[in-house]
Amino acid sequence: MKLGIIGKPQSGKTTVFNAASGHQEAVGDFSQSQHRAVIKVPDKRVDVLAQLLSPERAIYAEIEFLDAPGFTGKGKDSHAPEISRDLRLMDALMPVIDCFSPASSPQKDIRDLLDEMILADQVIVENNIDKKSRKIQLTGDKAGAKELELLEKCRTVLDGGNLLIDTDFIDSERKILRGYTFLTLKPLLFVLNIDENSISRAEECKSEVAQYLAPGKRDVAAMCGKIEMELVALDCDERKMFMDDLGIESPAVEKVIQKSYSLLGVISFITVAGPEVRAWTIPKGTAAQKAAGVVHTDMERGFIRAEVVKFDDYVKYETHAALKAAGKARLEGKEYVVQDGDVIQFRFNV
Ligand SMILES: Nc1nc2c(ncn2[C@@H]2O[C@H](COP(=O)(O)OP(=O)(O)OP(=O)(O)O)[C@@H](O)[C@H]2O)c(=O)[nH]1
Ligand SMILES: [Mg+2]
Repeated sequence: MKLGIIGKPQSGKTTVFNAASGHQEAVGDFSQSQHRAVIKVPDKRVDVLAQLLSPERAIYAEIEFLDAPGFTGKGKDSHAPEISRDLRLMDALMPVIDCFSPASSPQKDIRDLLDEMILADQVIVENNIDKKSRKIQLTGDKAGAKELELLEKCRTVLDGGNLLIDTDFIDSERKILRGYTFLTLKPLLFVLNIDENSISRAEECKSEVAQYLAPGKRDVAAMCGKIEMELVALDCDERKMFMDDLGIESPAVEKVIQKSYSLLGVISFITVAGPEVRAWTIPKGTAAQKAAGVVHTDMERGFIRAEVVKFDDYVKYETHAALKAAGKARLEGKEYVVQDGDVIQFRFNV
């Protein structure tokens, strides 16, 4: 999963990036630098299975964070922002909103940021409408005409100041749109970067931006980036102590991960194979055979069955033999819908 951190200059993007990744990139230097980090997704289930089974390796799911500059904070008045190509490849975006500085105006900043995202997509739409129309005139390309119609639909949405993610598209349209990597088609996790003295007011801050939220498409997390960045540098015990003192329930990075999983509609399953316990991320609703393909294309191609154990049963019975004896290792076919936390061994033949 790839998450792109965006926001107006000096909104705390790099601070939040450091808090999420444990990196220690320079903040407050107006450098607008881009940073990238891959983190392991903390997963108690992998921890527990690794302890039970003592494999050679325990491999966690990963999330990539991109601290991406390019937005001006000027909204409609800005020229098209300089969007890095990397940012367009992210699965979801995390707009960091300044709620800490005395002159902050979160509602305006959110609107401006959305307007800049719209602007960036409008440029792509316009360019492609131009190119497509010329090609259709020259060649009479039928498939191209359909795509042109879709792009015109997008133009109407964007010109109306709306995000593509709020528009209904049918599957075949979505498939075409994927190639354009539109920013406004990505789910958004707003990060309200609140002042160290406002931590207790986090809920209140969240409700102030509620109008910008839409279920399944946008969510919001409030955190004090500055403190969170300091917290990740501490060891576990110290961190726990400080968090209790400050009234922080869970580290920002955990909140961000949990919210982005649900925003993107993904879950994880775990494989136990020889020397390795490993977590994998898949879209909710994925069938067993397709899930096997995430591990290895051969497993999907030669899929026979999936042996599925519920994680809690693994903890209770501990060994594979005991699980089998208790009838807790079920054999499932290719249509079985994988559930979050399933421990799976794929049987395949190629
Ligand atoms: N008080 C307070 N200051 C913060 C917080 N988060 C960030 N800052 C300060 O805001 C300034 C900008 O932070 P950065 O993380 O560099 O912001 P940025 O968005 O990456 O900035 P550019 O990349 O230059 O656009 C720094 O001086 C930070 O210390 C916060 O939660 N509370
Ligand atoms: Mg920065």
